[in-house]
Amino acid sequence: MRVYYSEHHRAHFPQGEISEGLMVTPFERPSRMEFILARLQERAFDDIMPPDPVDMAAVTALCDPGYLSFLQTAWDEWKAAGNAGELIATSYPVRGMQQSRPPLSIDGKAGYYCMAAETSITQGTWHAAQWSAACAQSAAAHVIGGADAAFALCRPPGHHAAADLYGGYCFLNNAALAAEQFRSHGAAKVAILDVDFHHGNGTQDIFYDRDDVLFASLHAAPEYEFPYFLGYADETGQGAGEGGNANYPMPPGTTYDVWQNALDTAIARIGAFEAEALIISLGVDAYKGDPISSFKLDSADFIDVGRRIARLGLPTVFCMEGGYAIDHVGINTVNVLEGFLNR
Ligand code: SP5
Ligand code: ZN
Repeated sequence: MRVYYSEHHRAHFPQGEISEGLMVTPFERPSRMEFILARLQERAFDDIMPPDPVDMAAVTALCDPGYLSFLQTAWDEWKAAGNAGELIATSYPVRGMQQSRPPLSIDGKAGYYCMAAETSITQGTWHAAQWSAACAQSAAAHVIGGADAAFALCRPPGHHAAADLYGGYCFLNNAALAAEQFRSHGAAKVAILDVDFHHGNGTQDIFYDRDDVLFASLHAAPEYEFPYFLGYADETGQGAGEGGNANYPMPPGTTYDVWQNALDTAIARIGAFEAEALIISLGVDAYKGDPISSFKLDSADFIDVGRRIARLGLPTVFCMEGGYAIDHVGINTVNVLEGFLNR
């Protein structure tokens, strides 16, 4: 399976993440990629290529123009305003406030476009986000060109990013870009299966009113876990997209015996949808040792996840999302890919 990976992710490495009331080194850090690459090489995934540069036309087609211009200039505006540290949004347009008037000040704009304060913006954030999207685009192009599957080793991740929102470590929705690419190259229907521990709120939002892209997500119940405000089972889509969104929330502490049943249900749902291509939002933070998550999957379970996904028999693009137990992120990620290949 070909892997697309860009060293440019290193340009995004905030020093700080707000966690548990402290400023800590971000869980979503560059070394995650080193552990995944090392494991890929150990397991003879030797077809690892840099992506082509990002297709900005596709990003522009997906995203809000104000949001994209914010991402492009946010760091410069933040520095020009005399701020010493990294850009962290602190004020948000919540209940009772205006949600359709982006402010002019950088502090205001950041809050307007942000959905969670743990995500800092730095000098290289926009650069890295574009190369991450490029990995998804090149992987999609490879599969559109006839390959059975490809792995986009995206960093930063994407599934919390909507058309006009960043947060949850995400800036551009890589999986959504891959899905849209299949659509514009003739696939009538595409499915996105999100196995990250956290609900893919950005992906859900992007496709919520559409009948051509099914979004199915297995995740921790929003009553208990991030992103808290989306991901309930009764969110089934709207308008033409009614029935095109499938959430499988599970309580903290969920083990693989329960999780695998949800996976089979989601897979059956995707099979019935008759998608022509499959995008996997591949987070491995459902792992029992993950420092910010609360599911209990073992490393070996991830092999079975890949095996079950392969039963769909669809052209498949894997997009890297979360996974923060850095000593196991490589093993868990590559286990999914090996389970898929050894179906
Ligand atoms: C892509 C992805 O996996 N993003 C996840 C972003 C999660 N951000 C906030 C999580 C807060 C969890 N706090 C848990 C503290 C455990 N002691
Ligand atoms: Zn996650």
